[in-house]
Amino acid sequence: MSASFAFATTWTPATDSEPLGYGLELTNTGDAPVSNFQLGFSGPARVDPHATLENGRLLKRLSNHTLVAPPDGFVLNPGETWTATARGLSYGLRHWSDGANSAYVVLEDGRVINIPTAPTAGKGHNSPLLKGAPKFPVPAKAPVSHSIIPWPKSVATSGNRIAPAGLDLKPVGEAASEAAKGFSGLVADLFSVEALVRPASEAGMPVHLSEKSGLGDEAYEIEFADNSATISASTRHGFFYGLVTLGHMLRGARLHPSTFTWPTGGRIEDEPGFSFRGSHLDVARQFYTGAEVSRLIEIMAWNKMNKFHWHLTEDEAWRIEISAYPALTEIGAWRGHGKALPPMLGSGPQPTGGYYTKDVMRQIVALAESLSISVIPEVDMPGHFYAALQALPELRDPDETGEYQSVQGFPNNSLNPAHEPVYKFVETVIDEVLEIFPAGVFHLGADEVPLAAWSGSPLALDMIEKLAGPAMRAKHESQFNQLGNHHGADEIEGSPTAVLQSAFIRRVHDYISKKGAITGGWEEAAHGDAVDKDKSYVIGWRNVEINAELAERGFDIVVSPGQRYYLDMANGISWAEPGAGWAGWSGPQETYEFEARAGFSEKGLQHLLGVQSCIWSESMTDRAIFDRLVFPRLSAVAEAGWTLPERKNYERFKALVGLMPIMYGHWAAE
Ligand code: TNX
Repeated sequence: MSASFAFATTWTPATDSEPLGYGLELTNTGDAPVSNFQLGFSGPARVDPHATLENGRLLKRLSNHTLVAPPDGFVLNPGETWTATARGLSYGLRHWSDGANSAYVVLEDGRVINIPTAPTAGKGHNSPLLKGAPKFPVPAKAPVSHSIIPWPKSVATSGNRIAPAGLDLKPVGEAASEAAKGFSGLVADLFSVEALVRPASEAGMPVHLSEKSGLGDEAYEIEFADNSATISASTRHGFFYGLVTLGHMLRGARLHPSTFTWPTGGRIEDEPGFSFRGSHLDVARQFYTGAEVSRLIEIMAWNKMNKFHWHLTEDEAWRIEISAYPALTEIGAWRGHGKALPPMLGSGPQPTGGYYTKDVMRQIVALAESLSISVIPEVDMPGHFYAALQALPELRDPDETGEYQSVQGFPNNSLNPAHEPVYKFVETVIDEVLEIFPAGVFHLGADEVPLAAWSGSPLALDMIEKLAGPAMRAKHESQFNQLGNHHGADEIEGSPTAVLQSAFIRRVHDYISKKGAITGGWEEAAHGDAVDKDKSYVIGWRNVEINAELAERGFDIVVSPGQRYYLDMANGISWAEPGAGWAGWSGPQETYEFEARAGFSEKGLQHLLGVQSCIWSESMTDRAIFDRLVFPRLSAVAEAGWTLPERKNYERFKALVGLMPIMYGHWAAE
């Protein structure tokens, strides 16, 4: 007897007369009847803790993993479909990629059968589902004669010639040589057969790199002649960016010779508007191999981005090898049926996941360094800590009772600030992390601690009383067994939870400072001024306005509003677009035109370090979705980080961006 199934889900929004319906349809495609089975499924959408299931039983839910069973005595015969309807989701589905994308059946005899899962069908939505990067064909006539993204500060070239076949790099001095080496490796990886760098014997045009004092840390100048170019810079970074500019121009002029030209005279002078031009990658919700991370870093370098924020830990997984605590990766890096972490976000019943060994991380740091990118590791705490707590339950207050839940539906997911062993653990992790990542920045997260966190922990309640008095203790006790807000992150500012969180952040921040490193944090790290402003920076993400407010209070700021720079948000409002929607949607143009400086005072601008795109991975099971969401919006953020507002121009960007590399090579069909 062979057991096989098909699974489909449907989405029907609430109406005046009926609550929302999330339909589950399991078809028996095998040749024998089955009974007493269970159905597990996952994908971004979360069945709400208060949900009911019609025509079935809700057995278990953990975040977006749900386990259900048919009514008692139910038999599913070959060819038949069991349909059940969940009433209650943490958020209504907005896009086709929101629903379940993996499922499995556990049979009565314990066998686990993986099930092909169709994308959720949204009621009334019939247009073809979109995947792959949107295409931006290079036009016959572009608004500018050179293809360069981000657009430089000043382009005053003259003359034109047939583009050289490649560039023969002639560095003088160490800074120039290192930049030349980094650039040669970069183009060999990104565009191998194009041979952008080639010797004179293969028609490489000489490019001289000569040191010039007095230019900014990332500034460069290029002077063009008939059959050569000269890059001047004061640093390795300046040389590197000069080379990247030549590389862009060369690709444009060679691949689209009737649109773009190569100059015989004149100059380009350039330097970035912001010193922080970053992208983040969440490798916890989905795992990306070292090779994938390396390619993203190379693509960032081609966009002249200089900070890679590596989001290494989450509720759903722990991805970083820590020698002192092998359980973190043995247990925390793998999801699967019957494991400490269930299948989530489409990861299926078989063990799925992975982690980075120290060797791999060191290689990635070295690669990034050679491309003028520094790597900022994030270990997200005290919230978003479920995976590590599953691996190391001894980090919990042993007397804690009750349950609280995070916005993403994880129970009791936060490191307890009142439990002393937590600090030894955190300090050991920081020691090991800073050894791997020499950039001197440790991002400690600090986002989204649930309002009811630790309300059943006697240790935590005592600590609140000590810090803020008996009334605050009582206030926190009243949160006991409150499941929290599943329809948006809790607002904790001013609460007893924030008192505990900021005491925790303060202590961890002091340790990071003692080690000589800067603390990074999400905007919540600023609650109660828990971090010293001269030894930290924070990322504003919940809305646009928060950034100027925090800068006004004196915090160094990196701008990454969910509404514009979260690259997991869909490109448009339609169901056919994949991606998330809690912060709305943002097409390439909206992302491009967003201006980080808007709303800042003169004083606030002093604290504006720059911009960052965030690649959250809940929706990225399918790498064709990754390509659609990340490109070309990554370049839009990169240009906003480099090019001054008065020189940004979407028409120009649109004409050039089709030349930029994407991650996996999935392009949209049209
Ligand atoms: C909010 S941003 C989160 C993440 C999610 C993201 C999805 C932030 C600091 N927390 O945990 O992945 O939204 O858009």
